[in-house]
Amino acid sequence: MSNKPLEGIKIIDFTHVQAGPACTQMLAWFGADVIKVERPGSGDVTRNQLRDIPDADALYFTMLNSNKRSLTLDTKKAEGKEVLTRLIKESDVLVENFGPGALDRMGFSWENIKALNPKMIVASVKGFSDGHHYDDLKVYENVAQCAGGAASTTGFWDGPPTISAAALGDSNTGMHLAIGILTAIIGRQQTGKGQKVAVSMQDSVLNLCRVKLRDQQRLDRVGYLEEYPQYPHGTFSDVVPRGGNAGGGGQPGWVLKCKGWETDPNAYIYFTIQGHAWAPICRAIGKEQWIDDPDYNTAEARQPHIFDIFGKIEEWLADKTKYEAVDILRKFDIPCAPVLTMKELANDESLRKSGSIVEVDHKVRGKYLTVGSPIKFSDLKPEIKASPLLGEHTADVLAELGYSREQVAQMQESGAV
Ligand code: CAO
Repeated sequence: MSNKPLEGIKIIDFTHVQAGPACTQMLAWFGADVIKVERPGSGDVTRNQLRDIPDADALYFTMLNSNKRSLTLDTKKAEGKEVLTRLIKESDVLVENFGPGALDRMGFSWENIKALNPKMIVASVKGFSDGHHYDDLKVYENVAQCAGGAASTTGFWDGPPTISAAALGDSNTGMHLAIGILTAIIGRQQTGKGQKVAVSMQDSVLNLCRVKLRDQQRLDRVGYLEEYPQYPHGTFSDVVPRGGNAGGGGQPGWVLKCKGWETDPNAYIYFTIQGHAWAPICRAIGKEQWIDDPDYNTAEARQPHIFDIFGKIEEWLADKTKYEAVDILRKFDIPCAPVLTMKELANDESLRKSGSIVEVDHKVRGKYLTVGSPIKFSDLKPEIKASPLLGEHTADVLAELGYSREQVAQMQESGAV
């Protein structure tokens, strides 16, 4: 038995930039044969974006396209369309994240693909869902964060709407799409039929912002949100405000300064005040007198002066590094973590050991770091391989589709592959 559950699933990866490639990369890690279809000569734009080595594919590309094969194909040329048609007949899934209508204009509408291969699953990412009043828009990450409710609720109340560094619009949408594809594959086992799977970036951001939709309804009903820094001294309007670094659930929390914060912009921890952990918190920070003090011993009593409490905790943190602080607090079972930089994460031995960050060898750029699977299985350890060079597998894929060497040479000559 294969320990790569998706082995045997053939995927036409018609994706580019980040949202689609993140999805197909994950499916490739789990064993699918992912054939990345790229325009001859140029390929995915990310091959060239933000290059750190002049003639090597950019890290933007290499970190989103590992474990795939690359086929160059001009699908606007007749021979290119013919190759894609053959590929569709032999494949299980086609994934795309072109601008609205591009696949139809190419001549490969859902109806046409279904006619070629009724078992085919066609999976698409778009900025907005079909029928939405913005469904004609092209969309990138930050646009989606604004459209999906993340930007208006992120940042500080006295600053502008803020974009998260996490790819909520791109990679997050890709992960939603992967779930959709796997569901359609299981559905096909039951019905024998493929289907169209569509995920919009706006919906995917909104899905992660559901607690803010919760808050909007609470605000509409009661006029305030007690876990936000605006409560009880500030004012609320009729929309969910930006809450800075406040905890999003019932647990107040904040980013607190540690030793060295004056010079190190990341000398901070995140500290959470879990209601039932109040006594351990007081013991940890040497404030046993707060345990039974009625001004402190309930969440309601603490909330009006929560920032004074955080201030006192910062006094306790002043002579401790973020690591020392967490090492003490973990003994008291307090949910907390150091604010980690990308440099610290890149060198984190635990992440290397678990395979969440891996070093791979690329034919042109040499060794580089990339992310590994964040999903861990007991019976599958994805082996992360370097991304393919542009057109590296064109000849192999065309041979598998039955093209002779002469035909391949002819197509190369005409620029179709
Ligand atoms: N051969 C021939 N033509 C090809 C081709 C190939 N192999 N691959 C792509 N093309 C063509 C498309 O058919 C399209 O042609 P027409 O518009 O003339 O019909 C053209 O290339 C441009 O495609 P596009 O609209 O996808 O590209 P863009 O750079 O203008 O837009 C993006 C990029 C991301 C804004 C747009 O693709 C989009 O909105 N995608 C959906 C949302 C999405 O996934 N965004 C996230 C990207 S990650 O940040």
